[in-house]
Amino acid sequence: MDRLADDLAAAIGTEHVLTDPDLMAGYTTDWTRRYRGDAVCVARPGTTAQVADVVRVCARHRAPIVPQGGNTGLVGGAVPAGAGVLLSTRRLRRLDPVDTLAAQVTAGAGVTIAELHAHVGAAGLEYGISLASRDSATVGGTIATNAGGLHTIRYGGTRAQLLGVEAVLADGSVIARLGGVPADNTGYDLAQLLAGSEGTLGVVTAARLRLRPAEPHAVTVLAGLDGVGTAVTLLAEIRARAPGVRAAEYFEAAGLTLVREHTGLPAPLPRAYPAYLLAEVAGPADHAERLAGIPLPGDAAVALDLPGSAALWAYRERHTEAISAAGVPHKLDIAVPLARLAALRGALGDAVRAASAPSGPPPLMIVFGHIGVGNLHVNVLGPDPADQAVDEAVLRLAAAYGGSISAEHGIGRAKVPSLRLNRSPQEIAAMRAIRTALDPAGLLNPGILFT
Ligand code: 2HG
Ligand code: ZN
Repeated sequence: MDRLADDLAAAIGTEHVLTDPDLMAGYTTDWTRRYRGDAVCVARPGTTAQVADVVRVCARHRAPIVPQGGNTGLVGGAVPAGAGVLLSTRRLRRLDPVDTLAAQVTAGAGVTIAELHAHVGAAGLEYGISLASRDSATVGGTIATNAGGLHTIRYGGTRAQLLGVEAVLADGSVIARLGGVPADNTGYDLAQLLAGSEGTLGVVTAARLRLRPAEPHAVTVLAGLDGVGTAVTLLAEIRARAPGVRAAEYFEAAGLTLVREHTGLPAPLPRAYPAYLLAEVAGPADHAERLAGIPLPGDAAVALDLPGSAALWAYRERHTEAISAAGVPHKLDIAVPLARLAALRGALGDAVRAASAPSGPPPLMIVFGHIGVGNLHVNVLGPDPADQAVDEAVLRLAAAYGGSISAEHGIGRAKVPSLRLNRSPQEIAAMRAIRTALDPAGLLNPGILFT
């Protein structure tokens, strides 16, 4: 194992190969603290050629490679399950000038989403992915997981932003398609294949990304409601009048309480409600008028400027950190057709209670998420982090309602046994065949997606 670290140090420099357990801890424990692993070392290559060197050295030593971006994943997909080399892409910091003619940019895997926003924003453009974790989440990690986020309702997930990638394959070869030709029908789209492959098919080192015109004129509405059903109905009314809905988020009283305890924020509305819809509509300067006639039930707060909007967004965006401050949560990330969302929400409580150990603390369930795309984040505090019963119950319920067991976070390590709930044996066999063809030794992120 020392020889492996030595060979890596010879390839990329001793200072970029970490073996000290204290220095490695920030990489080998995931953001939720639920998933940990051991690595022989953390390799931090600074160029695509160095990534290829790291992959070749690992292949020679038959050492598993776990690619990692900003380590903001929530399903244990970027922390090692066994000993191997953790390959951090954070030093891949290429950021080309914005191509304003084509509305595109090339960014290295290690650029954070916040840095990307600032860079393209200065050119009057916008990148379609926005996440609460944007200060740490990286271009590479969000491609590997096909991250969704707050603006999926308007711009789609990461796949929809992707024009091409540069990536290192398991044999150390580099594939690069960063030319940004949108009309290109020349065979397999390898960028789309790598997106959402969770590090099992290659290490993304850079990407050519599609940009949109910036929409600085946004109206943000926070409405107090009685549940998911009324939130879905109100959202439909808003969408009918204002086509530029950029975000439609949902949260409930339990989550709001944790957020307020954690942040000290005041109540958002004069009265308390069981549920809240946060909707953001963006468009031309006069688009706010279109919203004027929408009858908002209960109380609603409306923000027309950035500080006001940020104040409303804090109630939604600070959920994840507030939950984490209260314990190590079971995190489920499910989506069902909008027409079934209220029924699913109604069934969740019983399913979680039935799956929780009677001897343990009563489970606290916090439900929030991207309601516009039918995506609910179900966080459960209480059951032991190692106990999978609650996780399995929620995923089975999502599948029974015709939905997805992973709307945007991926399968990672957490949901491997449940993949069969959504994917047929034939589909899983096809995915395995692709994986084996590209990585016959199975060195890239073993234990992720499949056993
Ligand atoms: C979000 O929507 C993230 O804020 C995290 O996807 C969700 O903490 C979660 O469960
Ligand atoms: Zn989310």
